[in-house]
Amino acid sequence: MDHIIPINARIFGLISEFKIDAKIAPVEPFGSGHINDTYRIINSDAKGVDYLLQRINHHVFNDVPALMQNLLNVTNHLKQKLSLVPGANTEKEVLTIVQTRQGLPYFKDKDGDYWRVFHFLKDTRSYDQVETEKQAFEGGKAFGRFQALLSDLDTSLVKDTIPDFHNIEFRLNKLRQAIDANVVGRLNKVLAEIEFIKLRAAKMSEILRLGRAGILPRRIVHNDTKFNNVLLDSEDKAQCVIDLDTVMPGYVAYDFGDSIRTIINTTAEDETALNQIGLNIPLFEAYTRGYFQQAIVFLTEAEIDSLLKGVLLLPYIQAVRFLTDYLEGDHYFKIHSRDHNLQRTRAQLVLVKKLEDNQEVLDHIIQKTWQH
Ligand code: ADP
Ligand code: GN1
Ligand code: MG
Repeated sequence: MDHIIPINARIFGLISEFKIDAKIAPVEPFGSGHINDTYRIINSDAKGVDYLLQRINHHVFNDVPALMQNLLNVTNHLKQKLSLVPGANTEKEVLTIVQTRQGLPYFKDKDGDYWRVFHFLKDTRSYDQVETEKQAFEGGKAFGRFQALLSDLDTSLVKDTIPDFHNIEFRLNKLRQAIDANVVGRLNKVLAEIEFIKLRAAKMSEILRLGRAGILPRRIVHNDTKFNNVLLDSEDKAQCVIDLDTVMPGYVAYDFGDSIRTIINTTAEDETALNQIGLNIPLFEAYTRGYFQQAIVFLTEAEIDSLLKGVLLLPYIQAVRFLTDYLEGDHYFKIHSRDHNLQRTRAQLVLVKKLEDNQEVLDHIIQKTWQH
């Protein structure tokens, strides 16, 4: 699938479909997400509002009207809750969706592509890799607060945008199908990875089993808490949780695990030098402290015990998804080189191994931080 489109007059045409009254300077591609195409729209008036235009990947999100209704319901709820908090700023701390001139939260163009616009949050940054304990702590606070604020949202207002998103049994089935089909003939390159995955498959269903048994509550969670989905301000204080496309019912351990997957890794998600991949334990400790500071008010004991399972599951499920995409010929995640999805798979599996070897240390930190 071609995710990249040229920046041209088409984009200026698109912007005119939205309720934007600003003189627009040139448009720049923005961010490093794997799914949507993002452009920063700079206002020629430096004091005016800048915008963020996104082409929504409708191969990934196939019901865009339902997706955007979720986003409206979630952002309205967050704004309403924050408006009651002294000192909170609902414009800066929650995404603001710009409507089209027809009053819709998205625009469908003549090629069938879907577009949306947000207010651009100025003087913020997202980090693909965390650099300091302060950033990790603030990220933990941001995602903990996000879950806390959504804990009373009526679940019927949030539809499943991608059913079975973090269902490991479903993901492993998809991998099995990709192995059997071997459509692009890559199977013989990934036998060691498949063996590694198979050996751990049964254990990785634990969260699902606890959920089915009613031991873990299903809550509205973010489901894509990699660290570049939180914006920090110019002083690295948490400002806004973004990328709300996968906000839907799930388990808190999924969010905790996906954040940790991207924070604790001393290298990038797709590191090729596998022997460089290590764990940054102080960043783990800092994120856990920030997260508990906000989430302790609603977490159950069973949920706290499930967090470490999420830490092991999320890099594992991510590897399963990258490997499936590799075997299917790279049509889900954006790739930047031919074997990119294989590289990502390998790096995530090394991370799983490191996390397994350090489980006791991580568990001790979770328990100690909670008791504090
Ligand atoms: P993707 O689904 O492709 O990851 P995101 O919604 O996460 O798309 O956006 C991609 C990047 O754009 C983010 O990582 C962040 O750096 C930046 N970004 C997204 N929304 C905003 C916003 N409202 N203001 C400023 N930057 C933003
Ligand atoms: C995608 O959109 P982005 O880049 O924040 C993916 C996540 C993966 C992540 C891996 C909708 O997130 O599930 O964890 O890549 N999003 C979707 O980096 O599939
Ligand atoms: Mg993102």
